[in-house]
Amino acid sequence: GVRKRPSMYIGSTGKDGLHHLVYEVVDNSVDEALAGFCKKIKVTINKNGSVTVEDDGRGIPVEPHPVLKIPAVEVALTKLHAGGKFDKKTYLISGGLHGVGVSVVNALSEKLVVEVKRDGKVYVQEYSKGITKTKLKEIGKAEGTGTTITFWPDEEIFSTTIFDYKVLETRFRELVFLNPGLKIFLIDEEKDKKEEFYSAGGLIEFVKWLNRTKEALHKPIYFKKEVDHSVIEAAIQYNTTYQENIFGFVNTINTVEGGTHVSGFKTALTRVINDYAKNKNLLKNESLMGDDVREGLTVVLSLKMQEPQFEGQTKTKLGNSEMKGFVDSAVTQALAEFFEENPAVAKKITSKVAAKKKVVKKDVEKLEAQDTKLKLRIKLKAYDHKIIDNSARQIIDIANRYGAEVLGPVPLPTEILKYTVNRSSFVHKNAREQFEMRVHKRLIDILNPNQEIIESLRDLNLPSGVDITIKI
Ligand code: 0RA
Repeated sequence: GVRKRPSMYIGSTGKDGLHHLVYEVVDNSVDEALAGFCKKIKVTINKNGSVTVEDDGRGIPVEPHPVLKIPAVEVALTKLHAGGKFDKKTYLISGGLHGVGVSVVNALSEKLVVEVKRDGKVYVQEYSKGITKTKLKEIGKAEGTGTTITFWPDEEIFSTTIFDYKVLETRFRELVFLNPGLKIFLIDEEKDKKEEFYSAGGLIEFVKWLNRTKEALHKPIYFKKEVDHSVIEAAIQYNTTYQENIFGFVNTINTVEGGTHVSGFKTALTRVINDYAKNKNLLKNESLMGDDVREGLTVVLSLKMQEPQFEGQTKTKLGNSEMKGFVDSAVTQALAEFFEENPAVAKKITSKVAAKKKVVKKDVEKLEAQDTKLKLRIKLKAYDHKIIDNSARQIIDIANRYGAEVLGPVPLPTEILKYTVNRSSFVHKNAREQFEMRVHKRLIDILNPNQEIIESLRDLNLPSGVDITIKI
């Protein structure tokens, strides 16, 4: 089944799907770590094209399965949705995008070798395309316990079988921030590179890391709330730019497309800031819109919940409707409390987001005075490779919708995207203005949540055009 429709299990058979194999194996070790039995995970990109994931957990059980009469480890590797720990309902925290387990990785690998250290012994077993090739063999004495899985992705299935250090690096950095205390080593034997990923501070360090090239307005605001069987955790830190950066995670999966948890967060933020500003007479009769209060905002929002429903094109949008209200009330409560207790920070944030309105107006006036070609040089730097393509296309879509001619060249997929919009190609002056405003203001929404526009709106003052750098 898995080999017939691989995309159903791992999303795609391209680069993303290939890397998904690694995440799937690593997730099992992360679960073992979260259960408190595993201290470190080592991932190696080997010279022979395989990847090895090694952990020092309890080791996958080897005793015969009561019904199937084959070793439990063999069941785990050859049966889809094998029970126990691999059953999503009884065990979930880290969970891959599709949460399908190692049997899928096995099925999509030309070769897979598992080594288990348990009860003082070392066991190995080999498979090919998900089929058992050798019996589980005891090959020696072991010190300690653990599981090591080495797999060679099947070239018949994947359009590329070359692992990208950067892609794995991004995911592992994210994983250690989301699971403080977890240690992941990444080694690339081919490129002779290695790195250790570890965070003691979790989300607070994550948000600081995201703001590392910016000037922060305050120390990160952090809170964690538990309701029913869900846990919501957030770290918030404004910087002096006008960019919005909301990273949502559900059971450690990056919800690139957002969803109910992110909506709930936004609603709460808008409400709390407006209420605070009005109470303290920082605002007269106007209110701040959602877009206003998110300028310069960096957030990591992590939700741990049972049975998440993922929707959207890349299945990275949370659909569970109850989460909107849940996150909204948790954030409203936590943030309102924080503002009351930290008036200096609250005032800094409120003043910053309220001041922004005037700046935008001035920039529009300056734009109107210009009458040359508006050159947009947009540099997309990958935080997450898979959304670059999509983002580039959406930017061009907007240009087209406003009647702007995109003069290109627009090489896709790319990290750098350059295009020129011919001002005279706009039918109405109004349309041109709207377009210019939108490209700058609404890029934020389009690329949300994984964007970081480095240059601010003030760059519109450049007489020859605009230069925007976006980091995704
Ligand atoms: C099922 C039960 C136990 C451990 C594991 C699975 C396990 C699976 C993986 C996959 C990668 N690393 C892993 N480490 C452990 C617990 C068995 C016991 O009670 O000792």
